[in-house]
Amino acid sequence: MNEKEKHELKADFERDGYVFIPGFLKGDTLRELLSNIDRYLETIAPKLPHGSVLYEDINRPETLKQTGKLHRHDKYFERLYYGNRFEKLAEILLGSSLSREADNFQYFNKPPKEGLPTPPHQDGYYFKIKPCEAVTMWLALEEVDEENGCVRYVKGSHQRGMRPHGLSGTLGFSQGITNYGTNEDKANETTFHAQAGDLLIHHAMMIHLAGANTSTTRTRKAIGMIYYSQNAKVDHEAKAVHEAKAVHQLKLGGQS
Ligand SMILES: O=C(O)CCC(=O)C(=O)O
Repeated sequence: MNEKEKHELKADFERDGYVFIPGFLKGDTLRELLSNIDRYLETIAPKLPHGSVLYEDINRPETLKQTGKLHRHDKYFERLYYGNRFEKLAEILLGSSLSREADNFQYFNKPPKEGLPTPPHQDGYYFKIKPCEAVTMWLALEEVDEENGCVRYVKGSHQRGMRPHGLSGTLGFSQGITNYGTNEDKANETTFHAQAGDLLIHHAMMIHLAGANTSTTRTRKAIGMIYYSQNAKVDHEAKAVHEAKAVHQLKLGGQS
């Protein structure tokens, strides 16, 4: 990417709160990622402690919906998270070098028929960082559209402050915006269809959500990585309170 392209990408990100980069991973690199995801789910995820892997129905492994910190459990994902094209892109968009406090690399699925909607939320509410300078990278691992639950952004919402959040009742996304659905929200909701390897990147203040998977046959697989700017400092006390609430919700869902 030349300097002009970097500048344009950053300007788009600052204006809209997101950028969409179709075909960010392709060919052998994409195939390698997909086969490592399969390997991880088959050989590593089953050995992780109770509560590290979430299911729509804990009694049915095929309903696996989410698992985090892949980079902590496997070298391939550690190399993908750190020191590569994703990090470089985060530096360009944040206009800063990165903090090592950001620590999540997640796998998301919405199993056929049972994959629930992702509640409207702002990632910054979960991160508890000040200033709220961070990005989430969301990469599709297969075709994603309205039927299997594509991501929606509320364009420009990263400039309109943090909205109130409360318990959402959704495992893995414990908090959702309590007053979502204003005329402004609806008018700016933008839907993204994606193919495997397409990358969406959003600012931590961006309001986003995703539909349920209404297909009877298709899954909806993706990965998400977070990066904080060097300036972002974690409020550890607030984070601990937030994590305790998430664990409580896991317990209510019988998954901890
Ligand atoms: O995969 C999804 O449905 C949403 C992911 C998301 O909200 C995130 O990565 O912040």
